[in-house]
Amino acid sequence: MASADVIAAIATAPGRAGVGVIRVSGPSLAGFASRIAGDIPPPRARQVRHVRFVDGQGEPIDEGLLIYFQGPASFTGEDVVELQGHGSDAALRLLLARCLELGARLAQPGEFTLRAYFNHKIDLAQAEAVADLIAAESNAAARSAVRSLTGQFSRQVHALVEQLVELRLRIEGCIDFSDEAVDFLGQTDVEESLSRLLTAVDRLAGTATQGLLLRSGCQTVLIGAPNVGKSSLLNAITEEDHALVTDIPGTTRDLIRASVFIEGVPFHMVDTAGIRETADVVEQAGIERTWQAVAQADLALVVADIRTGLTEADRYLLARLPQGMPHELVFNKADLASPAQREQAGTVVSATTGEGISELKRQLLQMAGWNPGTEPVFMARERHRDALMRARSHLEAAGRQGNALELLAEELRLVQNALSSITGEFSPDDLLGEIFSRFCIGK
Ligand SMILES: Nc1nc2c(ncn2[C@@H]2O[C@H](COP(=O)(O)OP(=O)(O)OP(=O)(O)O)[C@@H](O)[C@H]2O)c(=O)[nH]1
Ligand SMILES: [Mg+2]
Repeated sequence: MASADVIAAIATAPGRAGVGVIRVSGPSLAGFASRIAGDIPPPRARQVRHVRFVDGQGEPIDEGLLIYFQGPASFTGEDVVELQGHGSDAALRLLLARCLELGARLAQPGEFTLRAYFNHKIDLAQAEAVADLIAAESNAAARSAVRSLTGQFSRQVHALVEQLVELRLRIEGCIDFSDEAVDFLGQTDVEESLSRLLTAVDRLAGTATQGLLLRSGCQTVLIGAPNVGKSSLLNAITEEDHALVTDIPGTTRDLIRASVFIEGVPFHMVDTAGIRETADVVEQAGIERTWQAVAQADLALVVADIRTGLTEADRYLLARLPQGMPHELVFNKADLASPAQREQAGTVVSATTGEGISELKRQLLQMAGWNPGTEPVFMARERHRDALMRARSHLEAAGRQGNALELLAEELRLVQNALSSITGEFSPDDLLGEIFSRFCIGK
């Protein structure tokens, strides 16, 4: 992309800090770099200069470091100037205003990364990983985002595309020269290639699903009769006093949300009002919300008191869960149970003593589908998994075409489109808008 304009933004987070960074990108910034530092001689590329930043009247704004990256050897592929001043909002605003005076305009969210993408410094999956790394909240999420950023995901997609292109060439060759009795394309040969591709797509989709889980986490709802200890369990699982606990049934009314990382996977827990028939309108409204939370959840922990076991009310509740929703029966208050009561099936815990809580966490991971195996997990998005699923279904369709070579070729073309949409070779503008508008400004 030949972009004529110069963009600038504060790249560091707002607030007080030792250092704050402004980043500027544009086609030709040597003159800009010289002027912002009071007409110093144009800096050499990649040289760090200690300078005084000055305003239009020559008055100092701040002093700090100036680094000039000459395109294309820069993040965006254009000239980039980085100004490192003191990390105060006011000082950075003054410096940014000076950049605008010198002809820059404010960058849109993600615009630096968008330019890097247009200038082929990174592909689309890597650009998304930049945003994911910035948003990462756990070590595991950060590590997997870095893997995507450094191209581990993209390389696997490219490897698949290469295999696919080779197969397509052979098939298209047969179509073009069909009168020459081409025999280099055996039927079993095609079947083998397709099945190899299918296996590879499945493996990649498996890893992408893990990455997706790391990124988006799992909505988990705690439901059950009043007073069974749902709020106590929320507190025990998150190891924080999020929810009010009392021995009065009907304590929780509003939904209480708290997140916890288990092996780096974010679980977004929702504690709910205990479900029962009640004349209390506030409690009724709370129970209404419980069902709304259930409808939005990925999985449910159905909590019961171990001393009563599963009651009629619990069975009713279980029957009302959305069909196919993964759920686990959790029998709480194990510390109060007799040996006979402990015998029952399901997960036995005590929110009070902590018994069974780590097993419950392991179970949550399993229910969420966390199964990283030995392959390093890379960060992935819904969009990537959908693309892999699309690729998969076209591969299967290709396998059903038999000798209809033209139909087979068409299916394989669609497989390639799906795969290439991950790395962004075929990406409509609205998709790019959607992805980059979610970035923070300055990246
Ligand atoms: N001994 C014992 N008491 C518990 C345990 N878990 C919860 N309790 C007690 O049970 C009572 C109810 O606990 P809550 O966590 O408020 O129960 P809840 O299911 O959230 O109740 P509602 O919000 O009314 O639906 C409180 O007095 C808790 O201290 C446990 O594992 N052992
Ligand atoms: Mg409660």
